[in-house]
Amino acid sequence: QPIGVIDSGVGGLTVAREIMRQLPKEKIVYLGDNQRCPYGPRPVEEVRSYTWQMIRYLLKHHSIKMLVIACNTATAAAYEQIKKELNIPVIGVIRPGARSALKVSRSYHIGVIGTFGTIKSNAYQQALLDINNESVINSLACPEFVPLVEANNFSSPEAYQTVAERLNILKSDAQMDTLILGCTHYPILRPLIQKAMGSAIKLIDSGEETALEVSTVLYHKNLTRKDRSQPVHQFYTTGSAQMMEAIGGQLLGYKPEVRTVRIDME
Ligand code: DGN
Repeated sequence: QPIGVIDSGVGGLTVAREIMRQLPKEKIVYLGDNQRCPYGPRPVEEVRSYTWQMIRYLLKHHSIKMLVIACNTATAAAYEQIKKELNIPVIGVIRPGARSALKVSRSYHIGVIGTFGTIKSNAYQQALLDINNESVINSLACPEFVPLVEANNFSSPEAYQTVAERLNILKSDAQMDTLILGCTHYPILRPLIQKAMGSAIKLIDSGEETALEVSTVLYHKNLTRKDRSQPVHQFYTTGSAQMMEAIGGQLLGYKPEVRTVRIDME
């Protein structure tokens, strides 16, 4: 049985890539709701309902053994509810990201960037303070970033300009030493973000820590794939298969074959 990985678009591929790296024998079924991306500016109820459609699709057509919500916006909006209702393990990206940031920060002044939905939910704030109640958190919504990634425009000078202008606001906290990329699309912009913030700032991509949690849960619940053959991952989108193939090719090191599906009936 595969692990289901969902996102509003291509961002979750950064998490899928990390799962593939850490757990090369596991099979992944990826679904991106590119057609309705971005989720960031949408009302919470809408994000929940779209996320459930993705989940129902994966349960019905792929009988997944675990769900990874590789989208911060969806994790912030619906993680608790989904976890309660599903009888398979569910992993979100926010707690792993927060944990990872507090492992590397020295000053505990942490920046968080994400979509409007994620920042408004205060989910990172809560997760960080739960782990260390002396953390000082500076959050910033960056609604311009996801459209850059979804348009496959992540290395142009204009893209850099957009990123640098937005991140300037964060520079007011001189003690900040760590910045959480609180949206799974942002690791794709990582070189631009690092350049804009300067090399002293450590960037946290929650993919790595999330994949670690996936592996811990799989072992703990004895759900690891027993078949030793090379897994063949499957990729689905509600939008353009070509676009996901192009971006996936740059991220994954091979060109995935992507199929377009409808999930709005689920
Ligand atoms: N990749 C999603 C996230 O991590 O929040 C958000 C993308 C979006 O829908 N704006």
